[in-house]
Amino acid sequence: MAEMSEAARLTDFEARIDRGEKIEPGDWMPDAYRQNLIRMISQHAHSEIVGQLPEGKWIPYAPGFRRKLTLIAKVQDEAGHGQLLYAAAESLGKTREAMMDELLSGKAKYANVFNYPTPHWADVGVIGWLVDTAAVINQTMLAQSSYGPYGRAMRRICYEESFHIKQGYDAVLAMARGTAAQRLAAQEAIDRWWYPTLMMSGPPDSMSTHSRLALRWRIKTKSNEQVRQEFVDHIVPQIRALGLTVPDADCAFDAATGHHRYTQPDWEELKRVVSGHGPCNQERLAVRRKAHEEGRWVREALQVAS
Ligand code: BYC
Repeated sequence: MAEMSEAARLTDFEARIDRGEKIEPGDWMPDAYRQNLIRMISQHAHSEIVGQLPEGKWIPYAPGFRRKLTLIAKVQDEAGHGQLLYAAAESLGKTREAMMDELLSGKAKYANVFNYPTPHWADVGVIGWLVDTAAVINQTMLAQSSYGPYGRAMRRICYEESFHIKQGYDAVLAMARGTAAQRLAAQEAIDRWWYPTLMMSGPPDSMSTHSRLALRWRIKTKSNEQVRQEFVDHIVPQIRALGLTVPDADCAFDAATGHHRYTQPDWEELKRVVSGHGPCNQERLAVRRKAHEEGRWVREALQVAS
């Protein structure tokens, strides 16, 4: 009897999804839907928080007052996005402390891109332009997510991320129109970030463990490959318009498909980087642990005050 009612609930839940209704925190949902969302939203929140670090490092060295102010604002925005997303994940029943423990212990994943170094100011521009473009394309899709709090958080975040793209593009534009050394630095940063940014949309559909259920329940509304292709089609003409080069000799527009062909990234590298073995994983987590310890007294004071 109980089993029947569970099956009926699932049918009703899937009918709601098919009608395009939003699922809200108090609603019945299959446990796999809840767990998949907690996993994805908490990883997303961690990405925003750790994502402050590669660019944040450049705040003291930003070339000029205007660029410094814009970069500070961008990095602060990412912290705000992290808070919104932790709140969305909390609405599914996971505590913020548990999520934080998973991040600081190295158990939780976060976006691969933030485990690479930023040796030049040009990396800040290229992250804002390329990485944020890939993020916005993905997040515009996630704004349609069947889980109400996630979709609403995405809409707010996309407004701000769109401004981040302009900030990054403007920095790269200045370099592309600058001296030969500046153009070279911009090109080298594109060379560094191209493949990690392609990996950001996730593994190919055939290797993706969560996509099947996520698509069925409209947690995601496009596959990893669809999102990556949209990014490539969007960004390749922009890179070339600045007189810069896509670091993939085989990347070309294919009139037959209406899309750009591109070389697949090294998917073994993605696995290594997201499982703690990228160039900067240890450094990123060490900075987060230090910040967490230094903020302990604030959390304790707030607990006493409440
Ligand atoms: N990086 O079955 P799959 C930003 C993991 S921050 C790390 O395809 P799914 C910004 C995946 O988690 C915005 N891990 O998974 C901030 C799974 O591992 P587990 C970042 C990755 O979830 C500051 C396994 O591989 N955006 O914009 O269906 C400054 C199998 O993958 C990655 C988001 O977080 C990766 N790239 O699809 C500047 C978007 N790819 O959990 C900018 C939200 C795969 O089984 N997340 N993995 O251990 C998503 O859209 C999806 O989770 C993904 C993966 C497309 C990333």
